[in-house]
Amino acid sequence: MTPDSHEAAVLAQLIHFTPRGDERGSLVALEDCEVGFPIRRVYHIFHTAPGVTRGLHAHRDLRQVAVAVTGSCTFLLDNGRTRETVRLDDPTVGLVIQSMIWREMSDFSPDCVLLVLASHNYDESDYIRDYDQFRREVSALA
Ligand code: T46
Repeated sequence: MTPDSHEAAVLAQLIHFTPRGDERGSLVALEDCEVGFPIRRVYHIFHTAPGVTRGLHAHRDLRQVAVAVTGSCTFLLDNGRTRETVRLDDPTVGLVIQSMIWREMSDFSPDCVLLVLASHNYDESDYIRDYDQFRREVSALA
């Protein structure tokens, strides 16, 4: 989960979860607002076909935390000025994705299960799926 950017990571905020380990193995539990917001929705992405890039959008309000609970994948994050990539490969690490961040996910390992914790219910109107539109909306916020 190392940011690949040569600059200091400003977009790739990572949360390190505490594993409750014993001789049987490990467990991570998240309660209430431990990820920075009340969790309203959980989904997971799996069986991603080789070579596929997912995401390719931003969210106007949604905040999320993504965890590669198995396997690995790469996130590209873009706030309209800076881009960073981060490889997720550790089930005890969550990537915080704030609102108004363009994201692209790629290089999924065949066994990757990407768990996503979301601050809101699914709402297609919250998606910005056109990059130029994303840039316009980011500029308008500045
Ligand atoms: C994100 C990245 C990390 C639902 O019906 N409910 C849901 O909660 C979600 C997330 C998706 N869907 C439907 C909408 C599409 O028909 O599932 C299908 C695949 O969704 P999408 O193409 O948006 O998947 P990704 O992998 O491109 O993006 C997803 C999330 O949508 C997005 O919020 O940040 O994962």
